[in-house]
Amino acid sequence: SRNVNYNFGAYQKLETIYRWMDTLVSEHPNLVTKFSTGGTKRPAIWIDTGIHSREWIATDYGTDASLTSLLNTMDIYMLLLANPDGYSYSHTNDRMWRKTRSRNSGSRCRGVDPNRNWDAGFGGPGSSRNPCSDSYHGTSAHSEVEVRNVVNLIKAHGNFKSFISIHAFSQLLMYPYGYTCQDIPDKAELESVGRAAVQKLTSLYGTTYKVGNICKIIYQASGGSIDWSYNAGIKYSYAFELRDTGRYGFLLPANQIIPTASETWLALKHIMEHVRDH
Ligand code: ING
Ligand code: ZN
Repeated sequence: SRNVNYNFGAYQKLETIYRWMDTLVSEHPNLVTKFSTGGTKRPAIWIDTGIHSREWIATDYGTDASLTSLLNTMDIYMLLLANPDGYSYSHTNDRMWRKTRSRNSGSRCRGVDPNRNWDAGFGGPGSSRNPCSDSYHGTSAHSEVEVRNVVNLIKAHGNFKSFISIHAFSQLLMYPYGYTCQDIPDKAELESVGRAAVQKLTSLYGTTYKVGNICKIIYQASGGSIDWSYNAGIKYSYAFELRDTGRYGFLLPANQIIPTASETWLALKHIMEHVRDH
């Protein structure tokens, strides 16, 4: 069978994931490409995983044959390791590392929280100005290359309809905002699409999820990616917090990788189909 060299049932290091991505491209040259200039500008969906390095479950994402039908009308952009330096560091030095690995001038502490670095309520509540904090927002919005590159790609493309960011843990499906507890204009639709998506997720193994806006369902957090994407006009902006609810937390056992991926895929597919039809 395919992927004989890649074990989806284990957490893998950066180089192994990169090698698997190359295999995927070479085995499906008509379906998968590794780099894009933003080319055809078909309606597109963005999915990033692993922006916080210690959230390993959020990095083990594959793809699926039923993607094919969606790909007839839309492009799906997957950034599978949004914070590669941090991910690598979480394997080699500090399993609980969350941030990027950039140097902060005037401090011995390294790294910026790449989910507090976006131009959406930047520097506000739920982010820190202390470079040693795990939620340090950085010196300015989009200071981090990991963030800036995504912003540039999305803006240059101009036809993204959905932006989905995968985190762990808490079993939540969230929509904007995080920087304020005020409701978004599209709350009713995002709530109902989210609930239907979660219903499909739960149908597989009974895993329960809550749906709601970031500020109310988890905590106030400023400078987050999906607040930026929503304000940039990408209506279907969601963030997942995958398994579990705290028993293992970031150290989710590897035997839960495939079940987590399988159930999450059902929710993702529901959102994608809704985006395709609206
Ligand atoms: N949770 C997210 C965090 O960055 C979040 C929650 C998502 C906040 C989207 C803002 C926007 O704190 C984890 N686990 O990192
Ligand atoms: Zn996270």
